[in-house]
Amino acid sequence: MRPDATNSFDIVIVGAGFNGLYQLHRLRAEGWSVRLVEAGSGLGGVWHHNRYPGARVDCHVPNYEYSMEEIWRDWNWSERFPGRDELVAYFDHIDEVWNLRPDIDFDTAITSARFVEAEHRWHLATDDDRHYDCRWLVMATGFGSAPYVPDLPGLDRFEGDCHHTARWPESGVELAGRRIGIIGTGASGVQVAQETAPIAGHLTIFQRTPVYALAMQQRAMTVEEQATAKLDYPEVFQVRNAPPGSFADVHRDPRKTLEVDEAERVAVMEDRWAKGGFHCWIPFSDTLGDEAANRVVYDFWRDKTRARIADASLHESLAPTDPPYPFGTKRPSLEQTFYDIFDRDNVSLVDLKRDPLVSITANGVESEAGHVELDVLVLATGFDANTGGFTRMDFRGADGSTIGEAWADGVDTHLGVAVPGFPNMVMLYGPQSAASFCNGPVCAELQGEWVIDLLDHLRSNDVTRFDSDRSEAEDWSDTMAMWAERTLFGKANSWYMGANIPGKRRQLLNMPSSDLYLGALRSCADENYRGFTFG
Ligand code: N01
Repeated sequence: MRPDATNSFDIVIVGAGFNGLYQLHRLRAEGWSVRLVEAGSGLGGVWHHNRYPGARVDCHVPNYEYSMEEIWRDWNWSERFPGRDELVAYFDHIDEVWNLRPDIDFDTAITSARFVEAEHRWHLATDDDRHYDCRWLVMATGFGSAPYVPDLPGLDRFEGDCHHTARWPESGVELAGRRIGIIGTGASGVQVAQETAPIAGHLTIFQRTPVYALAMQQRAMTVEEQATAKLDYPEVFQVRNAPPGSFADVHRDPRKTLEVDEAERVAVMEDRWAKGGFHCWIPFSDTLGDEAANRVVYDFWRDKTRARIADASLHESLAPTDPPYPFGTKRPSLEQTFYDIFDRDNVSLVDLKRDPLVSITANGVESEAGHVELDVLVLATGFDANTGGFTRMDFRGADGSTIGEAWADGVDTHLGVAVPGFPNMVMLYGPQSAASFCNGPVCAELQGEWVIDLLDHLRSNDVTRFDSDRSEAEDWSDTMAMWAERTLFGKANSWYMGANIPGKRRQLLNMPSSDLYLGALRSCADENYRGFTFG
């Protein structure tokens, strides 16, 4: 694999989402020669690829955007939880302000990455046989870049339109009046379901595990109200980016659930429900740590949800009496009309726990409840989250072994940014970081600045190679395991635990506290980058 002379850079960034774009903007300003490569044809990372009907962000304005005034000054959102097309337009606005496109190669999927020890450089190859080389490799591929298609019997026999939500065709799919089936009821499945129910001939939702979807409380936003709010944006973003981090205005009640008397407890939860979105995720300090406390919140959610579903025969499937997994230990989905659509004559639910899937057929889905004929099959089956973006690539470190081999017995990283044996490479929003417990743009700025400081440190000390200690990485994995033990996350088969992918090692892959995570990064840097070796 020989790099093209014109594709030789100090730094190559992979991925044009919030993290990659922030790096490009800042590293260019710091005088590095830098190129960003992106597999898609546009900006936005997951927002470019997830163009399925109904795709929308689950963080309310202004939490899910960059904090720099030059970006927010002239930008207004039309809704409190913006839709995918508006987010893509926001990325184009970022480009207009920062002029990023000249330094980005679109439609460039990296298929192979090798560290060449003799040069202390990475050599990268693309799917169309182009080559890059760089001293430092910044992987900003995020946690959800590898769609997961389960090995469903007969899937290849289906003759209708079949698409994974994260690979929805750019030209769209004809849905009106057609018989649509959705497999999967995570955030993607919920959004497709509520969007397609009003237009489908018939919609069948195949659910394996009930989602605990929270009320979004969506509303339109005016330019005038945002002009007033922007007067406070400098302080708002300061609060958002400071510990505990991630949201300017979502904070858990510091009390323990059962220490609060029942009437007040209900009032706290009602207030959060009315505010909507992630206000309802972790109402009290012990919601995710104590089973009895967690059950109180589950019961509140269950009763709220059942009140929305007129057909009581669906209650046990959609909002069971007892929780199949603790509340909040899978990433909550936000819904607008998801629980209302089951009142429609053209919507049915197949509960795959009760009536398991038998096979996909040429014209539908066969379960133990019978055969459902379909024109369109939507696979809302999620991602090989956190690690899939690395392991699906031929990604080889200093001794020539792949990252998949290095992680065969479980993921070990140094603080979620470096992998022992994979020198000169940093990960942003990667496995064992706070990804998904820290908003994308927040993490892009905070973890991103830490990486920029590390790269400056390397440059000012004439370092050409860094690696990370295996023992430090094992310590970090022990810390992650302790968090799985100390919280209820280990009790759910979630993608946080790697448990949505058959055969993947079960371990907590995201640090459930952005505050503690960023603190660990800071103390590593303060101790002269403890756990890194420089040469
Ligand atoms: O994926 P998921 P997603 N047979 O893994 C089911 C972000 N996101 O794409 O729970 C039958 O959550 C699986 O069932 P089970 C967000 O962080 C954000 O929806 O494993 N069903 C589950 O119901 C989110 O958490 C937004 O039993 C099968 C579903 O498929 C993350 O992306 C929007 C199956 C997968 O749910 C992933 O969400 C969308 C099988 N063999 C996504 N295999 C926003 O709102 C899997 N399933 C910002």
